[in-house]
Amino acid sequence: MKSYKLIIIGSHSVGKTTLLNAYFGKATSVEYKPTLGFDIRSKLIKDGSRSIHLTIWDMGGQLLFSKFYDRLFKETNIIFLLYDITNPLSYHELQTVWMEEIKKRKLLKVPIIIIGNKIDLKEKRAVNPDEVQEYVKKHKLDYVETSALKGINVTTLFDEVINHL
Ligand SMILES: Nc1nc2c(ncn2[C@@H]2O[C@H](COP(=O)(O)OP(=O)(O)OP(=O)(O)O)[C@@H](O)[C@H]2O)c(=O)[nH]1
Ligand SMILES: [Mg+2]
Repeated sequence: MKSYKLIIIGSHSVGKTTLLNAYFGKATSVEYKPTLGFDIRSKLIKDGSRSIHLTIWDMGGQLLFSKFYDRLFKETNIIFLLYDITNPLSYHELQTVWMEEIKKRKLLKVPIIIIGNKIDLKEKRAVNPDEVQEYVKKHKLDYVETSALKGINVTTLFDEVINHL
């Protein structure tokens, strides 16, 4: 059986924990409980005749915890990098903090999926999607939009990633 490590990163309150709760079929909540440090969850996935062991690291977005990054980024196979479509700062930090961290650690060869979350709040969208499309194209990244809270695109996102493993 193959094991893979997926890390979920991005600035605080973009919806990382909610996305994971949605994937694990846990009730999602509108109440915000910041992740302190990181949470590790694992899942055994049966895909046809093969079994995959996926370990998912959900990190707290507070930069305060950056001392944990070494462990977090170590030997990662997939990166989900989230921003909140209603929060320009979270998109700014995606480029200036998170992508820089990825580059610094020479992880650009790892599949990186940029996730624009909170599309249930489309009318409050504050980040230009064309700009994001241009950015992901330039850096050869994948791009998906989700609503972790409403469960939109969550299963498809994980299924597609697993299919490509
Ligand atoms: N409307 C809406 N709210 C969301 C969505 N995803 C998350 N939220 C809300 O955003 C807040 C933060 O969500 P979390 O999942 O805790 O965010 P996080 O990225 O894990 O935050 P940290 O652990 O602090 O890094 C919560 O109040 C969630 O209910 C979404 O898709 N739509
Ligand atoms: Mg969290």
